[in-house]
Amino acid sequence: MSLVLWRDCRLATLDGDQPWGAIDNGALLVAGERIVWVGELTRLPAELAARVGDEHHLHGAWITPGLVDCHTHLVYGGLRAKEFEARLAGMSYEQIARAGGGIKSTMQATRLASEMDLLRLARARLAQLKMDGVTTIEVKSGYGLSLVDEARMLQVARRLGQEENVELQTSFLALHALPPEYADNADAYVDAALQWLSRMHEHHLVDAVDAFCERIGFSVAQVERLFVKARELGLPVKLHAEQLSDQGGSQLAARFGALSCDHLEHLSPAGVAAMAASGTVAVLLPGAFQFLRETQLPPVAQLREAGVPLAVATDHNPGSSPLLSMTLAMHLACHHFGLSPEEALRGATHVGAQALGLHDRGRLRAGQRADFCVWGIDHPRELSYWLGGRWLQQRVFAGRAD
Ligand code: DI6
Ligand code: FE
Repeated sequence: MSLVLWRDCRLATLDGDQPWGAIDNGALLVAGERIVWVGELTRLPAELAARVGDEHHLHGAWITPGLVDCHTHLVYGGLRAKEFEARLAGMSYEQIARAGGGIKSTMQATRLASEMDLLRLARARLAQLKMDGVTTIEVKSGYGLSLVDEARMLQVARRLGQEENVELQTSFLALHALPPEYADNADAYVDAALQWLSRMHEHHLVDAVDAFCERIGFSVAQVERLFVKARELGLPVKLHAEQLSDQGGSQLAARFGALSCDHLEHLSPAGVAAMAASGTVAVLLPGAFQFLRETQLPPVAQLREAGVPLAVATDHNPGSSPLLSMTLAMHLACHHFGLSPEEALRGATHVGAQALGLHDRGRLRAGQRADFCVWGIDHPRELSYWLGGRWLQQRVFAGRAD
């Protein structure tokens, strides 16, 4: 197989002990879908240099690993811009949800949309995320809230992953809100959702299991039943935990060895300790924090001190985070939560991958997938600095440039 050489670049490998894992005068060698060599161009071994077919001269541009958006609700019908106005006029997110807006209004629009429409809309959003470097994305169900409609969402997500040059992981999020069919009967809804999960798992629609553990979502006891089922099926779990209040969901998730707990604004010291002990990633979602005008900050310093890995994601959804840029998510994570730009990039690459249970990406290292980004910037800290803008020159997925 002939090799492809990316040269005359600077590399933020995020590997090794150096800040950013930076390499000047760098080169990156790709065979098919894998990176085979990373280093200073002058050190490229002669036997590898002899096998180079194509060369890309990058004139000093920076290469980073491809960005991983490990928490999105990308597939849905309808928009909620009117709720944005209502909140600006003083209504709270919880008030809107209780008044029949919120997740349930998106459920209605999603149920009414055809699969072709859901696919078309999700593809357009994905295009935006790819434009600033996303190569791996997670997509949740959770706006169907019936067997048929949850399955439709996951089928659309699967199809998107097959048709687009991106890796897409799905999460089953039926425990997102209580649908009208089960009003005042949350436990019966959980029973039904457990059966749906088995069915969808049989059809290979589910990579992981998620839930919204919250006053306006599901209780710790209800989520525990879901997690027991996930364990039976051999599926990893994750949780929307302590976003609006401290329910202790993170401790439950830690007991089940969760891949991640996400949001975490109201996380307690006991929750931090539990996540540290179980190796659970903290996924920070500053888009939702900003969009909902939250004031309670997640305990980032305590998480960092306890050694909990910090990921950053968009939480893209129509109600609490209509955010379509990972670099803007990184900026917001620095601005609101005090991450350093290097932490934000790590959170958007290898730590985000870890939150999905993926260890073959997120660093520039021989053996890793050849998913990477070429940026027209002077330093990778700029990825967190700019408030918007498009700095991506090339996105490479599985060794192939867009
Ligand atoms: N937390 C969130 O921020 C999103 N889901 C969740 O569990 C919001 C989803 C929505 O408002 O549509
Ligand atoms: Fe979410």
